[in-house]
Amino acid sequence: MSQYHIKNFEEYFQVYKKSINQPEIFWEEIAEEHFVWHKKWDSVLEWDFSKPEVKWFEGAQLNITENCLDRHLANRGIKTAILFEPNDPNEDAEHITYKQLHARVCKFANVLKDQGIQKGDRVCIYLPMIPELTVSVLACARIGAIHSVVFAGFSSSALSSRINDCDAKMVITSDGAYRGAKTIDLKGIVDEALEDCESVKTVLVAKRIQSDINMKAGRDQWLQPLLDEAYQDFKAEVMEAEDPLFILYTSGSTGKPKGMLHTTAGYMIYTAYTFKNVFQYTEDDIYWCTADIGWITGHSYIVYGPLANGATSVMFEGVPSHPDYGRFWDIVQKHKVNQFYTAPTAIRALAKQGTSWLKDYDLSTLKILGTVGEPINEEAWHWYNDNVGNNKSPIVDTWWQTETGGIMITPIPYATPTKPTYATLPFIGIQPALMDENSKELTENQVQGRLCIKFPWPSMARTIWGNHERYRDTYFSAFKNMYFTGDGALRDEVGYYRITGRVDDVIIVSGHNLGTAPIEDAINEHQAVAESAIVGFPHDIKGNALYGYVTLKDSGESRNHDNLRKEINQLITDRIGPIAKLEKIQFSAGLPKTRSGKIMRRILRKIACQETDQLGDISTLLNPEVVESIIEESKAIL
Ligand code: 6R9
Repeated sequence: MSQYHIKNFEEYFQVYKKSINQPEIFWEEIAEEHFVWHKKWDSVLEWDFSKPEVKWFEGAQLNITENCLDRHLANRGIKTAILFEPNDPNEDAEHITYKQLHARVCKFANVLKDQGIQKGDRVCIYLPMIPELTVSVLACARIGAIHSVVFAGFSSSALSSRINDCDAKMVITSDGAYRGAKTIDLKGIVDEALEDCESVKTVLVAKRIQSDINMKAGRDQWLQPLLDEAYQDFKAEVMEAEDPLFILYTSGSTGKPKGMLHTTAGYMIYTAYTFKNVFQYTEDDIYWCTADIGWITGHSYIVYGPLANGATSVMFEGVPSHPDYGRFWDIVQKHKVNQFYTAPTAIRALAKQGTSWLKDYDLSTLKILGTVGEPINEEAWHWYNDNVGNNKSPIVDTWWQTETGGIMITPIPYATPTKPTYATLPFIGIQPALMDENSKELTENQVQGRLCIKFPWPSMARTIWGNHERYRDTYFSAFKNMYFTGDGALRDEVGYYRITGRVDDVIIVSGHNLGTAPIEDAINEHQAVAESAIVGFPHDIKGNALYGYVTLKDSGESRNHDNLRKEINQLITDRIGPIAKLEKIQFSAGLPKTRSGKIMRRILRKIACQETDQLGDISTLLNPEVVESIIEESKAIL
């Protein structure tokens, strides 16, 4: 039995047991057998959650790009590493082989070096989903610079605050971006951001949309001429295991975004190992994750995890609705995709459009479907399973976070029996715990509590850039000697986990704890409902009452709203009980979402509480314009 590739449920249990009972031996064997090193480690793990300090493979030396590129050249040189599918379906897809990717990364690394970037410098990457994004990420890793990718949909103020937080020396961007039928003036956003950023000395600009842009003399340079001149080999910088690899910002419930810092060896090993097993990747598979590399999902499961396994990873520039709602399925058919990994919000958006968009495409190559980012509701799960997976491809509901670096709770496909809305069992090496409000661990099954992790895993973030105290306070102070995830979860009678949502989403109504997710699930069962979000608002007698925002499918728009309200509350009563009935129901045209598709309940809560003067920053939303109309509609509800 190979510990690296788990093929059935018995193997999962055996390997899991070993990973828990002898974690150091287990991870040492994985590291030894499946990666290339300049020097092996002196110790496998040193940790102390009270500081908190975690070190994996101290003393080891490596470069992650040698593991992702160089070592594949002998046998996979002509295999496609990155399969780039452009925004416009009429533009040719680009198959970048391992050999070509290696050469492009080396050239880019030479350019970075020539521009004065050194090991440890921070480089901010603000690019659309074009090959230069993957290449620049890997080029930073090759020379030991710390990349900080900022999703190219963030505003100039969000960008400048991230650049300033990590004192980036350079920004890599493009003249613009295609996004569906629109173009976005990325360089203009960078120019605006840099008015407030002293640290940035150089801006490298890739050409994508051929627009006329302003180039600031002495600061801005076109990338391509520099690459054309650069030598296509570059000796990788030898990095220590715990040297920083990247910073990625994630928003907290309060305050400015947190720059989560990930380090080299542990991150590499865990993302590679999870990728192999969660997607059961075999040599000729075509794997596609629809996330943007601006999020952790793209870092770990478009770039590092797949490339460390010598996989072919599809990189899609566009959006699921362009030129029409069949685009995802067109790509699956065109490239014969075997593993498809997306988010519940995308599934719901596509489900809303009906199944006619799928029927002209051959989806028979699909073997595994994945979901990530938020709890998947039952209706979306079934829609995905029935229509995309044709009831034959297991769905891996993968729970994890920017902070965890890699997938933490997930089924192993074709091994773990799946259960709708359950992320099921901890991945190898992961020791979850559910805690009650008195900080006591709930050890039995059929319990609900706060989700913590008891033992370090290789890809955990090591700190918040420049603020270790905040790292400790946020993740290691709520429960002694545990990493607190900020999520709630329940464990069913067989030990399967279901993530119930952020614990700040729990609403206490008349003394009863109600999670928003199960109520939203009940509402979403209504055939006229597209999506819903529940928040609490103060109530004289109950303490809190529930306010529901509901968006309707086209089929529901002509229906009588009072009748719909009654039917929705009846469904909730049937599924959960009268205690969970909604006090107020607002039918809205849309819900405010983060760029990664998460519903911003914080904003909806403020509107429900009539505190619209305290909405905070909404500029980073995907759809800030929707907020105004929700406020208007809410006036009719109150
Ligand atoms: C990878 C990613 C993390 C938060 C996390 C949780 C939610 C992610 C989930 C899920 C239920 C899943 N989340 N996956 N909830 N089921 N399968 O999304 O990272 O953007 O940092 O978000 O997303 O609430 O705490 P990130």
